[in-house]
Amino acid sequence: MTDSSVRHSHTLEEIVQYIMQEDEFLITTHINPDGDSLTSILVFASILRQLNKIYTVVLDDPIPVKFQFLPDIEKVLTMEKLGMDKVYKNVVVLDASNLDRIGDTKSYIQENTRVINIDHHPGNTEFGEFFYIDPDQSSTVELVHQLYQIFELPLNLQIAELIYTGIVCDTGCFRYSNTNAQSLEVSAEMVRLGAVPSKIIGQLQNQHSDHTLRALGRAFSRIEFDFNERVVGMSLNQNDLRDYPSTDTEGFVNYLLMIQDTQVQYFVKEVAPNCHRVSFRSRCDVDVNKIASQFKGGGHATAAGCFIEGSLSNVRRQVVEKLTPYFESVL
Ligand SMILES: [Mn+2]
Repeated sequence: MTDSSVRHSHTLEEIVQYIMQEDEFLITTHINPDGDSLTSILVFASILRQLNKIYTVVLDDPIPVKFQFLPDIEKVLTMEKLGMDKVYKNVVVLDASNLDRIGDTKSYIQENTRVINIDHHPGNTEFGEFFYIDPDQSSTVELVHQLYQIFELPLNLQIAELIYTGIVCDTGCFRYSNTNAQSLEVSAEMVRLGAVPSKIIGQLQNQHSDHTLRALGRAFSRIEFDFNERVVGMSLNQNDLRDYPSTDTEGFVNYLLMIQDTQVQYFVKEVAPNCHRVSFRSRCDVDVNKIASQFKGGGHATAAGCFIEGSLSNVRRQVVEKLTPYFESVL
């Protein structure tokens, strides 16, 4: 693995040195948390626990039900529980490409706070006194695993399960293009330590409510193509979500990848009246991170997301317009 795309203010060894000499830390990650972000903060917390440091883990969003099986997840505090008036000298931000992504937990960062930003998003804005960004890592939890190695701390079964879970989530069970030899090697090491793939993947994938499947069916019934079927999208509106309130739409966009010959896939969810969350996937040279960035969102070249205001048809029009330069030749 080359490290040519790594951008950093300090090496991981230097960040480890700094952590060693400090006493107290706040750990957080991005809003709308996913498996990688949650396992990253939990594994990082376990490092600080082994070092006998004082630490707090806080999130500006509830933990999705599907991740409530993660060990120690109950120790992640809401901002309400932590209180708003706290100021921290050290804030560790994991798996977030910019400070807006951590929501209101940003308020714990004050003038004298040192931010440690560890991430794998290529669009990371290099915020913080300490930043280490490696887009070649499949997941941020792989970077936290590297910290474990530098600290020379022992891994136990619980940590192995967390690391395996994080990698599985960000690689889509080793299906996405970010799956590489290193992510498989680290996963194999976690399995050797006792993580059971069928158990973990079963917990992640086979625990959906019937509402989720019914809503997925409705979204499927609205599949729409553009650009000679190179681009495919589907959507759910507020009515659908009222009909099926316990729907978890995470990963819905990935089903569109099953359609042959499509190059860009997107899923639109009306999260509030006239406010839509759009998730993109790409398996061609369209960098969907760049598309999402035009709407102040972000992510990776092959997977990104953003919010777009307007009616559903208007949102679709805006998406198609941004994609037009890439697909003009097939019109
Ligand atoms: Mn990630």
